[in-house]
Amino acid sequence: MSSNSIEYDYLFKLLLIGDSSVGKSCLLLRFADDSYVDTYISTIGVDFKIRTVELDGKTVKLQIWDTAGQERFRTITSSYYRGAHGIIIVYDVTDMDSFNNIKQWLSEIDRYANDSVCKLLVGNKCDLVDSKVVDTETAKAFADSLGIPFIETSAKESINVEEAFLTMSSEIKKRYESYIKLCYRLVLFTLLFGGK
Ligand SMILES: Nc1nc2c(ncn2[C@@H]2O[C@H](COP(=O)(O)OP(=O)(O)OP(=O)(O)O)[C@@H](O)[C@H]2O)c(=O)[nH]1
Ligand SMILES: [Mg+2]
Repeated sequence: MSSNSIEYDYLFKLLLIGDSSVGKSCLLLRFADDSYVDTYISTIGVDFKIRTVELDGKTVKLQIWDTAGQERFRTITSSYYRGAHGIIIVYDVTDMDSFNNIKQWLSEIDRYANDSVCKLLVGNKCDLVDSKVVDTETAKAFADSLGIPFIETSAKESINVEEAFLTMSSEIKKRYESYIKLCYRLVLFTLLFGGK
């Protein structure tokens, strides 16, 4: 096999957005490297990690972009929305402001991302049961009203992190495969009935 051969069936680009310190980098670190650190190092601009997964017998390479939540990086981070197949919007279940700001993050998506982008709402730090202020039911109802899937996670305790990234990847794969099927049908239709 040549060294530059493509060793995956699909390449999907995912983006993590949300307020500063909600745990975006920790979620990515947990998913890509299965590790966790308690010290907070705020992301500067953007960063990315790669993980390859198997989905229904297909090899899917995930290129996951982690953005800085801080306002001062907004111009840089918004330029990464366009190329994303999926966007994960993260809030912290112990921080009501981070949940209230989801609306603003959604309007950033409307402004900068492709219309067909897949979205997922994630409530992180669900291990902090005693300081939780955003109810699961409230967040679920909000996500349902927008037609977006929702999941609570803990990067620290490794709860639902795999599920979050894999749910999003499966949804992108499903949409991509139905799009390809539609294209095949259109080509076939044109070949059969398009000639004079
Ligand atoms: N208890 C708990 N703490 C968490 C969890 N995830 C992250 N943290 C802590 O929250 C703080 C912020 O985490 P980061 O992942 O750096 O936050 P971020 O969203 O990337 O922040 P920015 O890069 O500034 O946008 C760190 O001190 C983490 O240790 C979690 O699931 N549970
Ligand atoms: Mg970060």
